[in-house]
Amino acid sequence: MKILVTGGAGFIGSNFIYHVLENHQNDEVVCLDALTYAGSLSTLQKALEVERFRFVKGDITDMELVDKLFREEKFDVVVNFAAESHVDRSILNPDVFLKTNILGTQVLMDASRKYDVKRYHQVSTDEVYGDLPLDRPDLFFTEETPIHTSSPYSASKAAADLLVQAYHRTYGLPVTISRCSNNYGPYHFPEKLIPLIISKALRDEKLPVYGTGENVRDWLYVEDHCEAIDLIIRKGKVGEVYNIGGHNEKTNLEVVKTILKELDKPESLIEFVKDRAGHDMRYAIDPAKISRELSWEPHTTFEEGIKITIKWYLDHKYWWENILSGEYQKDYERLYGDKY
Ligand code: NAD
Ligand code: TDX
Repeated sequence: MKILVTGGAGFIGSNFIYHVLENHQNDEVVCLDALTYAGSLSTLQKALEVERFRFVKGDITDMELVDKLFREEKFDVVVNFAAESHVDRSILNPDVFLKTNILGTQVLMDASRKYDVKRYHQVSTDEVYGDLPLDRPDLFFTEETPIHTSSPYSASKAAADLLVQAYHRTYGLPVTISRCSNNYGPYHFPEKLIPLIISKALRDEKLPVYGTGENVRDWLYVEDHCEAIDLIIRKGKVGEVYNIGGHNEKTNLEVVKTILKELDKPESLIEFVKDRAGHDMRYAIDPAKISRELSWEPHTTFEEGIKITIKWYLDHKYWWENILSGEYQKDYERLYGDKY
């Protein structure tokens, strides 16, 4: 089948592209990505060598471009990863979050309706459920947990989810939605906690921990997330929401200390800084539905995954140093010039 992956030059989308190209030899993949600050073409370097893969630079909110692409390519499946994804940036500038995350979703769904896409999959997040208190470890997010958002980022993702469900009910668009917990692994942009701490610790820089560092996140290795989405688009039931998570809850301080230990760096690098506004306390996913209905299980524990991830960042210094220096933003011109 032919799959459109939007946001595929980012962290999870790129891992998903590699997953599909490796595991489904007959599938064709087109990536549509605007190459915002969060997208790097060097991330897709190996995919660009595969004939069944095509990269298109473009914005999901650009109706004309999206319409033309859908008309030309006749996609069977659309998987929408494209989003502004960093909570701290959404607090500073909500505007682009509403545009990309909500209006971009609308544009993609309108084209999916017009060109009879067989499945539109929305990659959502556990943050749409808000947060859980630290003193109730018995509580988890299920698919029935009410939407209750904290940041402009999570509000924009929740708005998109509601729109996706509305398109299913009103127009019969064959949709699915997945809501995953925090991912980590290769190609994670170095503004997010884990890659930020690894890249700063390697340069002996201070490590900013918000508030007291007691906030809990439920970490999932990115390949496990990609496998779950792959299962949902092939076997998931139209109209359904699936939560994805692997019961790997850690406080931020535990995560930072684990990385320091692995890198043999001192804890004195930790610096407690001003807390994030509206900072969610705890996320914790109950993945019972996807496990029961689609037999999905995560394969990588946090203890294994964090070792693999640290090794990847050590082996791919050029990838994140290219990002930190800003050089990566010239990759597209270098590769394509004015070809498009
Ligand atoms: P990311 O920020 O690493 O990548 C986003 C990609 O989208 C980038 O390549 C960027 O260039 C592209 N993009 C942004 N705006 C665009 C636009 N208007 N048009 C086309 N492309 C655009 O994000 P990520 O961490 O890979 O997250 C991917 C998706 O998964 C997002 O929808 C996010 O909400 C969701 N999600 C992320 C996590 C996580 O832990 N990172 C967890 C659950 C869900
Ligand atoms: O410098 C930091 N110091 C710090 O203490 C940063 C960047 C983060 N933090 C804390 C805030 C969070 O409690 O670490 C935790 C993780 O922060 P982020 O990496 O920014 O992720 P989070 O806010 O949890 O959101 C992520 O998971 C859900 C993704 O960025 C979202 O796109 C996804 O939907």
